[in-house]
Amino acid sequence: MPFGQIIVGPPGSGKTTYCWGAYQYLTAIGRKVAIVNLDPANDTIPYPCQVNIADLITLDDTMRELSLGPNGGIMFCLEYLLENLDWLTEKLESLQDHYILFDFPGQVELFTHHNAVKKILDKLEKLNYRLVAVHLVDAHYCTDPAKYISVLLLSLKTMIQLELPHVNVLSKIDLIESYGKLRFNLDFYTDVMDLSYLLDSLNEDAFGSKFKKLNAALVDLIEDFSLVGFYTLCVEDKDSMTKLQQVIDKAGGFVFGGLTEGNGSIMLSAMKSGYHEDVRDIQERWMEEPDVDDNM
Ligand SMILES: Nc1nc2c(ncn2[C@@H]2O[C@H](COP(=O)(O)OP(=O)(O)O)[C@@H](O)[C@H]2O)c(=O)[nH]1
Ligand SMILES: [Mg+2]
Repeated sequence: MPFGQIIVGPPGSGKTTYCWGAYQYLTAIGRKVAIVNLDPANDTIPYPCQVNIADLITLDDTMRELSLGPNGGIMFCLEYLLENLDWLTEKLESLQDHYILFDFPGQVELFTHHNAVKKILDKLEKLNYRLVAVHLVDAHYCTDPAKYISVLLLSLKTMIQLELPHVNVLSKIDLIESYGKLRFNLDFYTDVMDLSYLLDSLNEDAFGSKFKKLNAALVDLIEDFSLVGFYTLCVEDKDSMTKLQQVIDKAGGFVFGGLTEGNGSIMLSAMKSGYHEDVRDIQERWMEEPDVDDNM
């Protein structure tokens, strides 16, 4: 029963960097890890790549031969992979005893409504893979209420579409305030607290003020589902990576089923530090104090 992670999220959210960081971390604690690159747009791959979609189809060839742009090209590549899934499953056969990290493309439509990725994942599930979707989004989106709402919608739709154990992550938490200050404490954003506070900011905005009813309906929708929450990650920070891997192991059941040496050590560190990250520590480390008036 192979375990693994599906790494998804918009372009530039840090998926490839995360795969390399998680590979190094998990290998260091004794887990046998393999990375499968399924993103045809990954030109320079930093990590050792056991399976690479570029050996099946390249984005350049697709764009040239079918006169497609980069977006259409990537969609086609994933549809082509679905049609030739035996290529992937044969390569995976020799990695049955590995923990697999799948590096996916960033085209969000592949995870919100297009069916190719969903069908590929269904097939892997039938082959007994225990996968967790790790959805990365740039932490700095929290500084803009409209972007934060769109990230919530994207995360929600991806959760519903993929139907996998799912861990949403605010990536690059070390850069969270690089484009401005957060209005509320970090836990407001990670725990997706009362979004009516954000409605005021959305309605103040020159553009948003024209769509007050729509803003309210979107906030209601997210709150009605009550599914989205976030963990955080700074990929080069060992504690941050440890805590995230604990959460992922718990979500996917590896913590109960993967009886490897590495699993033992991650459970040990989990017992030492507790499963849940304390958002206040992360806030203290990476953010300035929010203004007292706005503080929640
Ligand atoms: N500061 C910081 N930069 C990061 C982190 N994770 C990724 N990056 C940077 O974000 C950029 C995009 O990362 P990449 O992995 O290529 O994103 P992808 O398109 O989602 O695969 C690169 O320049 C990375 O170095 C992080 O935790 N902190
Ligand atoms: Mg990438």
